[in-house]
Amino acid sequence: MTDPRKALAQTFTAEPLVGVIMGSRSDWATMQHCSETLAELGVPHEVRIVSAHRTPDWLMEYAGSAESRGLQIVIAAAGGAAHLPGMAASKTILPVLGVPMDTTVMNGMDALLSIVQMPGGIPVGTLAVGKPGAINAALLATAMLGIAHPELREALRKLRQKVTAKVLADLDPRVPLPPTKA
Ligand code: AIR
Repeated sequence: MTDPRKALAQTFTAEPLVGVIMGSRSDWATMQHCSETLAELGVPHEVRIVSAHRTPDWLMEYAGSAESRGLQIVIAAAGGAAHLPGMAASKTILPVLGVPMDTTVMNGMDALLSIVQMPGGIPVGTLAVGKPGAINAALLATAMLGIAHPELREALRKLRQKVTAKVLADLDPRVPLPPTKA
């Protein structure tokens, strides 16, 4: 029988610059905002479920091969005892951005502390809990890639201008928003 991890590995290409990994399919509802933001900015990326606890060998394989496969940044999301970003960081020299998921009764405080409290020597850049962190991980990854990829820096500049213009176009919260088209 085919090893499902091997089958997945065969779907990799050298093209993605960012690897977005998450501990469970249940994280996707949040992390899809990360993937959507990367797509909006034109950042080639791949998305995989990788669990530090349920699939430790797959995690080592994924993080261990990330650099040689051409990835430049890993974004890792996990909830609860969120060891995925730290363990991924321990296995690659690439920058790892961690996104705490609010999937447990502790509403993400457990994941936040698990991800942010790395021992000196193995850093993880920790983002906010949940959807804002998912979006910001994509924006920060793009800013980092923008150092060497001017087209991505310009895409980020445009998105920033859009975010600012949206707020400036709607400064009075007493004015109702126009109805959205169905
Ligand atoms: N998780 C999965 N493997 C290790 C960890 N820490 C996390 C997932 C998810 C939470 O456990 O990232 O946020 C619950 O996963 P599930 O699959 O039970 O819904």
